[in-house]
Amino acid sequence: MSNEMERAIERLRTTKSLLVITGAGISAESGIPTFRGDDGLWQNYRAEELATPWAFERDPVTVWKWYDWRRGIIGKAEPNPGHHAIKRLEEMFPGLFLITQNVDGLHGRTGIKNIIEIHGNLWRVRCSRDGRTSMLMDVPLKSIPPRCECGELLRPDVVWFGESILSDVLQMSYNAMSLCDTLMVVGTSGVVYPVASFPENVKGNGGFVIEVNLEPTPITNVADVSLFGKSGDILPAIVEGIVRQQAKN
Ligand code: BJW
Repeated sequence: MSNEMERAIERLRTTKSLLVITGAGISAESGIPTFRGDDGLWQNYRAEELATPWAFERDPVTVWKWYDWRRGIIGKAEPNPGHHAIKRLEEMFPGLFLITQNVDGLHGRTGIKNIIEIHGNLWRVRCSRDGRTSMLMDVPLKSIPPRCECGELLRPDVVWFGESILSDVLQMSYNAMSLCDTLMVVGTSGVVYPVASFPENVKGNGGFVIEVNLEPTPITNVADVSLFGKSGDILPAIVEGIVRQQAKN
């Protein structure tokens, strides 16, 4: 076991309140393209060009088709060992909170309870006019994009660049952040706000930050421990490390 891994497990041994934040990297091993990786390209568009309200206004059909493409991949995907390890951590740390930036719904399929999908969920749709949400599967797909009963376009119920996160979702996230003594940040490039500011805030409150990523990110400068590798390998190893330590005591 590496020194960094030992330090992470030692910290978790005394952690009272654990917050986990995840990004696209945790779902990469389920076969879901990340945003800023080369596999995020779709028909020569970068994901960041499509995940905006302006793109939807200009060309709703293309944006909808991109989400259909992603739903096609996600619909066949399964939670991977990284997702399942976080569910096991929830059993070990009963107050655990998970904030995911992912809209794929894979964490929910592990049965995790305390989860905030801060950027929404692509299996839900929302009326562009009145904001009412429903499950995509309950909507008649007569056109692309489908329309609400009121006649307005339906859009994915996700948060695009330049849009505000719902205030109650943001409030819950800030509460979880201010209560935690350890933050584990997994598989995010750490460039999209507000989540990008969480590691620094936790450090400012005297907390400890553990990062899990394939490579260094802006969070690495703030993190107390950085574990480089696949989250599907590292997170189960953390769980096993905690179990071994508990068996010793
Ligand atoms: C692995 C791995 C493996 C791979 N194991 N690791 C303050 C300062 C500056 C700017 C702003 C600011 N506040 C707000 C902004 C504007 C903007 C923003 O942050 N811009 C930045 C780009 C600078 N933020 C917003 O607009 C947010 N709204 C907001 O704050 O409202 C108030 C406000 C508005 C405007 C101005 C000021 C205030 C909303 C952000 C919404 C982001 N939406 C998206 C799309 C969601 C819907 C969808 O999925 O279609 O969310 S964009 C996209 O980025 C998506 C992701 O959730 C998000 C983060 O990406 P993530 O998860 O980090 O993915 P990647 O691909 O970037 O990284 C993957 C990582 O995994 C990499 O590091 C790999 O190495 C790693 N990895 N395989 C471990 N196996």
